[in-house]
Amino acid sequence: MTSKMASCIFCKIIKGDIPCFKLFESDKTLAFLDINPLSRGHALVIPKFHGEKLTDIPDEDLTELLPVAKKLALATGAAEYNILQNNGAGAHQVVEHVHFHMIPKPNAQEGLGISWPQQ
Ligand code: DGP
Repeated sequence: MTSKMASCIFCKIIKGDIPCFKLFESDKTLAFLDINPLSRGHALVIPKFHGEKLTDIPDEDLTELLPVAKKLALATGAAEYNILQNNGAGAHQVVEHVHFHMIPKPNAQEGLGISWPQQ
């Protein structure tokens, strides 16, 4: 483990050292609710492989990220949503572990059996 991984907040979430509201997990991918949501259901989808930017992640560790973001967008029932991914501080990346945001537009997030916590 590198020192960057040891101090990475999302690696700690993957290990279970920091709690999260988990939405999806596989051997390569984790999705959970954002701690500082822009709307109800704002989720983060991350590769378990630690890398700061999209270009640091092997292709095989990227394959599930958009399908999972799509699954979560469908699960919210939101007709409108943003999926975005920041790379580098100048591009508004704060957490230095690749993550896709899935941000539903408000008012349509009760779909498909996910019981979203109040945020
Ligand atoms: P970005 O600016 O793209 O790096 O967004 C980082 C997001 O990560 C931000 O919306 C808040 C979220 N976040 C930071 N720390 C935690 C945490 O400990 N738990 C959860 N669930 N989300 C976090």
